[in-house]
Amino acid sequence: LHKHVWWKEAVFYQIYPASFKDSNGDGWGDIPGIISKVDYIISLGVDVVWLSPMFESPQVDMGYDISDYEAVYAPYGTVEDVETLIKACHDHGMKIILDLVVNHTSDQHAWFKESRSSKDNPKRDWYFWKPARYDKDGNRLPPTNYRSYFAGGTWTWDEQTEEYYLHLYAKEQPDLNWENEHCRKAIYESAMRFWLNKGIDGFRVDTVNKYSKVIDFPDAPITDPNTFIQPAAQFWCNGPRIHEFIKEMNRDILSNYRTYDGQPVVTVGELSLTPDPPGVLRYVSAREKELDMVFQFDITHLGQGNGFQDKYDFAPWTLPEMKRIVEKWQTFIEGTDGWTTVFNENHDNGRSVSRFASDSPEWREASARMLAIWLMTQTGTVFLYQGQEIGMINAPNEWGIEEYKDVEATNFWNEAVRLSDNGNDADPTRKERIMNGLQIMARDHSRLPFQWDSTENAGFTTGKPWMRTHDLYKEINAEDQRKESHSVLSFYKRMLRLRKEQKDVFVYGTFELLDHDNVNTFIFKKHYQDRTAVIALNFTTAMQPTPTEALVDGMRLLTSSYQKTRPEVLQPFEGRVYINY
Ligand code: TEU
Repeated sequence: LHKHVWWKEAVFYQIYPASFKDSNGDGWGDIPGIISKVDYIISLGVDVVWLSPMFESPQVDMGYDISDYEAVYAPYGTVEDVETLIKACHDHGMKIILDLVVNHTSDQHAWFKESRSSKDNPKRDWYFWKPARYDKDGNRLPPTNYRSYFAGGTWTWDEQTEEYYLHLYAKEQPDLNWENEHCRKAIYESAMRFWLNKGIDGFRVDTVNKYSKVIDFPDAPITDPNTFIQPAAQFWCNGPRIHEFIKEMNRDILSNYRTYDGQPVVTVGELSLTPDPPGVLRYVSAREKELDMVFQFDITHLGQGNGFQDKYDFAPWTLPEMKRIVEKWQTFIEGTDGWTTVFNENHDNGRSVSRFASDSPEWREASARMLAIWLMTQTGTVFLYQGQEIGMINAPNEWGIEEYKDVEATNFWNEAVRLSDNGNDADPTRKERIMNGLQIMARDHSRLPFQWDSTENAGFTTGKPWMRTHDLYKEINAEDQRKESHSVLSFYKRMLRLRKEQKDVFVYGTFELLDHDNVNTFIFKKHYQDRTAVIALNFTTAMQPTPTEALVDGMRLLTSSYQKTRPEVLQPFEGRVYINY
């Protein structure tokens, strides 16, 4: 049995500051806007706010490119505003964590400016600098052939000192060199201690498995002979010193801090390119003293194409595949001292209703309610993303590429345009395929302004929003749903309450998948001591059979996502929870 701890039972609510609530009409969300909505957040029944980066930043990657850890991006407010928000959360019995983005900084961070200023600058070694290579014709080549996340290679040439620097993401996001002890100490003081001293309750730790690289930087094997750059995650992810670094961070900094109510602070790491379960356990096993929990991304990878070079070349997936993923991460903690997380949205993904069910006018609300049951009955710590609780959906397909603002979407699109018209090697349908993939999976969909009400710009701003507001905000918004007892919003609140009332079985229970190969329904059992629950989810627009009598013998229907259930059938996208007496 798993030890009961506050952060295992807590429900986290992620806020993306640019898109939550604008208080001053400049079209960007801000901290005072969030403060004005603390009552709303409380009303959901969530326990912890995770605030995405609000730090000083040129916003090449929406704040994941930080130029000063100890300052706040001016359109978002000030450090004092964040202190007020921390206090407002605590006064309402809620905790708040910040994003810790320390695999890289912005190229506008003072550390990088110094590092790039000369080869003998004391901070030269705080980033990865390498000389060029030359091919047999004397053409300059980067030190390795690695492909970066946002299309293109991982090395950018610096004219001034005539060397390349490493960046796994945009070229404006140079990777910090964790091998350098002074660099690590500076990260701990500036990015961590500064904010922990202001009373935050923990961190969501960005790209946590990439701090340690294979530092002799071998070339990656050539898997795609048509291009120079190649997938190379084995050289920069889960590297040789990664566990040593995370242990140090925990021991030197995190373990010395408590939440506002005197408990250990919490960490949730972003573990993309997830290793196998034993590999994950090394990060989250309590006795390892590294991280409390991590995000695994298998669920949000459903639909993504092969490798990350083809991320947006949509690959169809099946319900049995999804069920196996859920089963894998639900059961991996059994018999261990590790923990898991439950989520299907964040700021890097399309909306769950659009991706995993149906966002058509007829089915989108039923879909959102069914997905709420799916999340709230799983073992682990639940993370919700702003707008999920009102069933926000992807941007309409009619929107052109110019409405997409994300550096990743833009770069993949430009690459597709190039590859569609590439002489003999042309891939003429690539443009269409990538656009289709972006319509389903682009990171932009989750970044649309929050739909507060049916007034202009969905009540998000009185000015011009930095990103276009969804066309359907009059149909999907928080204010209308607040007044309606069976709305998606009301249903989410209800499911959050039920999760807490039955926390043994839902938060801590063991998981058993019951219908592995069924392509229409997802039925599973949760179990904790004398408590048993059966969850049945219909992932189709057709009627499906309910669980058999034998399966729910001795149980009652705790809830359905439909107000009126029908005997013997699950209605389209219906979800049900049965529980024993
Ligand atoms: O994402 C890290 C990351 O590697 C992926 O999980 C993510 O899916 C990304 O979209 C790459 O395709 C984190 C942040 O969540 C993301 O917003 C940032 O762009 C990234 O780090 C760089 O800081």
